[in-house]
Amino acid sequence: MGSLALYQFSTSPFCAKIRKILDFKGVDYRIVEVDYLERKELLAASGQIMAPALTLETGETIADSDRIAERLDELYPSPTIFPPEMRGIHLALARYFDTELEDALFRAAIPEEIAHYARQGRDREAFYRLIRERKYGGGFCDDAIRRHAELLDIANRKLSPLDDALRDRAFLLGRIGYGDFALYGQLIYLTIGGENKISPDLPNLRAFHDRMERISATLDPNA
Ligand SMILES: N[C@@H](CCC(=O)N[C@@H](CS)C(=O)NCC(=O)O)C(=O)O
Repeated sequence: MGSLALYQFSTSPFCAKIRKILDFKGVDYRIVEVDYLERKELLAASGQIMAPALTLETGETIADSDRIAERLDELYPSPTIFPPEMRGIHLALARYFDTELEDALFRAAIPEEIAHYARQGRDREAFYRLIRERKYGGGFCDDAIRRHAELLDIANRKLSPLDDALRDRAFLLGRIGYGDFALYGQLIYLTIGGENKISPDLPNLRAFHDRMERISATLDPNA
């Protein structure tokens, strides 16, 4: 028994989503920052190597952000992230954000991600590149750096309809829900390195991001 522990990579959108849900619900937790290039504590706690993983008060550790979010909503139902009648649409939104949108934003963020590891040392940058290229093929990182403007444009075109959707409302479906947390998580790709790079051409999305940033354990954004 004990307090909750979130195993995370600091630049992971899935981890940002779960951090914000925990804050929204006012649940106490500690963060275990996992070394992306090693993952020892994550493997020991969860038996697998993907983040996030969350150790619950019972000592059980669960992985996968959808599973974690659903379990958190059962254990800490108020405030809910699944407003009545909206569960399905929020899960569908989150699935889109965590797959298609994630792919576009991840590619657009490669230069920042590489710079993040380069700041930690040449060897760590090289290892990060190796992990990426084993998955996506040789030359993936340099190609993403070369095509950065084009990849950012692709990402922004995927974000543009969301900016429209947020023109007349604070959250995607009016009242805050799981889809908002998933979108917020993905926007972390545009803030790696500390600077907010959400395009000024997407002002409603920037305002949404600021609104989500203000959510803390003590603030209910629907209030
Ligand atoms: N479906 C999983 C995806 C989690 C995921 O892809 N996590 C990334 C961090 S952003 C990861 O652990 N990557 C490690 C790897 O690909 O080896 C979830 O929603 O939690």
